[in-house]
Amino acid sequence: MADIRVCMFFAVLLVFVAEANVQHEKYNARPAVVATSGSPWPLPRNMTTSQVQYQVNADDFKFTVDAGTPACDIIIQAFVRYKWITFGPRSDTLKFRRRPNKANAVNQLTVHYDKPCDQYLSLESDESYTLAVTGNTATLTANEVWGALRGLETFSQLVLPQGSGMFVINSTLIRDAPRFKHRGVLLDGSRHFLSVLKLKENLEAMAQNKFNVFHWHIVDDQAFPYESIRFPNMSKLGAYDDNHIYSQADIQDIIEFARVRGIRVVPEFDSPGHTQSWGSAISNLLTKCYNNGSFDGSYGPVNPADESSYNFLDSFFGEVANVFPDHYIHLGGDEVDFSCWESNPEITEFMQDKGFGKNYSLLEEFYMQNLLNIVSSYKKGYLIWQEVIDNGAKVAADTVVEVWKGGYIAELAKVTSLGYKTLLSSCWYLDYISYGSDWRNYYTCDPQNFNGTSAQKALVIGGETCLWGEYVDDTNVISRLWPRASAIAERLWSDESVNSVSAAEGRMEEHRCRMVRRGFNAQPMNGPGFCPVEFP
Ligand code: CP6
Repeated sequence: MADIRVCMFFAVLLVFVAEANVQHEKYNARPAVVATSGSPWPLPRNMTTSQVQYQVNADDFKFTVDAGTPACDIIIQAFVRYKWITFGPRSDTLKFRRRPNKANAVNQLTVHYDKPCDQYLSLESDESYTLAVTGNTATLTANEVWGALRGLETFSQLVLPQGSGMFVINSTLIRDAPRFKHRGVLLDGSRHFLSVLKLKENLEAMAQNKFNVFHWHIVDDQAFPYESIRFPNMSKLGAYDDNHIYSQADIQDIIEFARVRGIRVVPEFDSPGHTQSWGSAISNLLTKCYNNGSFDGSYGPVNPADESSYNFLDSFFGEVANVFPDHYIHLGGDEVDFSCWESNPEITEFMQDKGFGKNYSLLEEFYMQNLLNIVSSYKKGYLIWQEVIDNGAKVAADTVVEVWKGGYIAELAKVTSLGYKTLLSSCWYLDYISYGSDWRNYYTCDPQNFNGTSAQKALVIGGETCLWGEYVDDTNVISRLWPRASAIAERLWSDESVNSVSAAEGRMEEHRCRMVRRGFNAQPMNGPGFCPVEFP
């Protein structure tokens, strides 16, 4: 049902008009990119294309699996989506369509994959695929359904609208596989609420850019929109108001929407810092801050000296481990301010008991170690921000460390030398905006560009682009993220050698216009110009 609602939503946005091939005499404008063959974004690993072109008839076109392919709801749903994405919602009703010359038409894409479907994508999943359009038959083969999903997206980008409901595809052979297994987008549901509908629109945009992880920074200091089953007061008292809450049903809706698109949902419950909003419902969880020997009415990070904090965390993360099916939970651990801990006499005493002296990093490590043990006991893996490692905590072997601060080249070398799987996000903070074509900077930042052995390089499993929400809500999340995040999508999917900004520019322009044609408010990114199809 939810999918149908979202399809309706895109239907309204996707006005499929015939492209006018008029060259506007606009002052100082670059010509629209009028592609003669579809250029997929991100660029496939291996692609050969010829001038031989086939017609594609939207009315008759069939997506189908061959006899040997295991049945799976994921592929059935994908066929429905890709009919729309490829041809637009008006393909069934467009009048005056010229019938294609049947002898020279591709009427079917036959999909095959070997493995019975997994329910959820994981770090171990195989997303590779082969796509062949030759002699008017089109085939897509993959090991797993996840590769088939990626190949369907590529296929949809190869099909070019010609106006009047006509489409063509060039003879093409593609062998493709991602460079990195973790290609993420962080959205922040706390600083501003993002509606379920907007999150879905974003997930659809992510799938069309081959991103595969939604890092859901769902709570923070300012608001607690996650509706907990065991602690319902956390959102009752900690959310902005009753309308700015993700119910359990909303969360399952998002997880399912992401699942069928091959996107993992990794929630982040950041602690011990960034937890002001947790405190209203859970008394004694946060540290009382002192001034001149008495409680000054303000609170700091989670109180690491009180046993009750860990009882709460055990119960809370036990719930979270059940609600989110992904193997990983992001536990935060960033930006812990020690001043409140320093002011508190109970904590000072605890520090002495433990022999930590005045080293508050040891106290933070003590807290994180306890939290990590709790989450491990629920058979989950975890991601953490780099500070946890910088402070010397010993973490489980499958831990993923996210490098987000400046000086990331040295940090990548350090974290990988300790043997941890690593993600880079430092150079991809899209909440920072400036005049001009900033996608070029994102495009040229490479997560394996540091001094290290090949074993160290192999520990870099990918990266994430972060859109922190201080200045972002439903009104601008799409245009701020897209197509700037597309530059990062190509860095994380395509081969390392695909790194020339000038070679990418034309394809990027085509990709942005494709996103606009498909109904996303993707902003201009190369200065003056126009798309063949635009609407407000
Ligand atoms: N919120 C949380 C943030 C940031 C972090 N954690 C952040 C810090 C610096 C910049 C941007 C965002 N807003 N919880 C750090 C990971 Cl420049």
